[in-house]
Amino acid sequence: MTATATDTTTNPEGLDREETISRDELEALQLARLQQTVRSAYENVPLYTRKFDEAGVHPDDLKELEDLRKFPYTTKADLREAYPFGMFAVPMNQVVRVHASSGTTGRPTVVGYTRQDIDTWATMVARCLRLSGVRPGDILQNSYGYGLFTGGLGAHYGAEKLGCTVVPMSGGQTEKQIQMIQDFEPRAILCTPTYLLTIMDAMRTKGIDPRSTSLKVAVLGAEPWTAEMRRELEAGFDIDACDIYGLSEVMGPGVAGESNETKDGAHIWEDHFRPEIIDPFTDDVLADGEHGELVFTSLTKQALPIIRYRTRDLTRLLPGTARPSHRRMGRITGRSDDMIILRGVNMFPSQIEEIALRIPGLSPHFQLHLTRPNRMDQLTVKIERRDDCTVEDARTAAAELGRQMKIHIGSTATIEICDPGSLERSSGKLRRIYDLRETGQA
Ligand code: DLL
Repeated sequence: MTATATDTTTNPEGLDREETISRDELEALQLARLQQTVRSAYENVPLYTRKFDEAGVHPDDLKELEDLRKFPYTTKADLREAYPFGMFAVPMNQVVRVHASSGTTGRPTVVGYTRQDIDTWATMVARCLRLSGVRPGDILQNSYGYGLFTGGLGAHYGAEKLGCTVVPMSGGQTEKQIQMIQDFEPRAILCTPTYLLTIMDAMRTKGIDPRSTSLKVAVLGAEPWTAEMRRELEAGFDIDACDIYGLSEVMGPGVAGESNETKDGAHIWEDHFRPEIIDPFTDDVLADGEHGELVFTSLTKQALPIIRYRTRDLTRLLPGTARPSHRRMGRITGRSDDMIILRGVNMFPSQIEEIALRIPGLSPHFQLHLTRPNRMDQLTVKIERRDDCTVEDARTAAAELGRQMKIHIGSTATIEICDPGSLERSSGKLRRIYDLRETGQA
């Protein structure tokens, strides 16, 4: 820790008041903010006016938090329909920033922020970073991509707000990343988990021991990662690795963050976002603890109020620990649109990551290729062996992976062992699934 650092975990005065208020006070705040948000959406965004009218609900119907479930869901398709700026609830001269997510098909989804939205966002990210063990005065390397993606600038403003010295590296340029780590000696790094893996491997290739660097904290998000991946990165770098969650439609990074002391899932900042878990098939709201699709309603956003946004992320809500009034989210097991259905069996890449990383000799670098030879779905897991694993031992490891997948997931797959360094590396969000079934390449 640097000399100027303030230890806010032992200095509650350093926290935002809303981080520590009681659940009752928090829910009263949520209700007041929710009523205002729903009204603003209804009065200022034609798409919401239409959707509320069609559903037969009016902002006046929201008398208690439970009433939220009467309101219709919002989806990515709604944002696409309103492309580019049709969802904004304020005049354009109050929108100081836009971001956009590319998406693999169709139009990007565009999001906007007022000056106050940007400030709230920075506060949320600062909260996450502090909770994860970043301190004012720390040098912080920000390796989330800058640009239309919310990761770079979102993390940047939050880190500045916390009082860090930010190195705005953006994603990619791995050689340069390593040079900056060695020369500027950052205590914290922010990037995707798979990109930190890329940096780790590149350091080893150069003969640099990742454990010897100045890094002590990594705040990782933007893609699913498992407890096994956390262990891999923590041991590899001798750091604490914590989760940060967010999505552009709801704000960007900083919707939820994890404590470095409890490492038990990200706390959702419920003074700004009201979460729900729903059954993605029946659309029913589920109880805390049950698995389903995460849905968010923004409580303070001005430019883009978002009502019951269906994230497609699958997880569950758990009681708060490090911040008792703010509920946590369990690890995201996957996105409903990332789910592989193989001969009727559902599976997510994170399940394979979990199994593979428990088998000695197998690395975290893998891809899932789906093909349909003879009209029969087939999954091939291409996975690199570790440097110190012989080709012979890798064969045994591959057989073990296949066996464990059969037991734990219930599906058979072909395992193809690849040489170290042969699969494409991540520089941000990593693509794991290559579905060649519909493209004719299968
Ligand atoms: O990925 C925002 C972000 C940037 C979050 C940097 C954290 C760090 P989008 O590009 O809109 O925004 O993608 C959002 O990424 O719905 C999840 O599926 C996934 N995701 C984000 N954070 C996590 C996480 C940013 N911690 C989508 N764990 C979300 C698992 C995550 N998945």
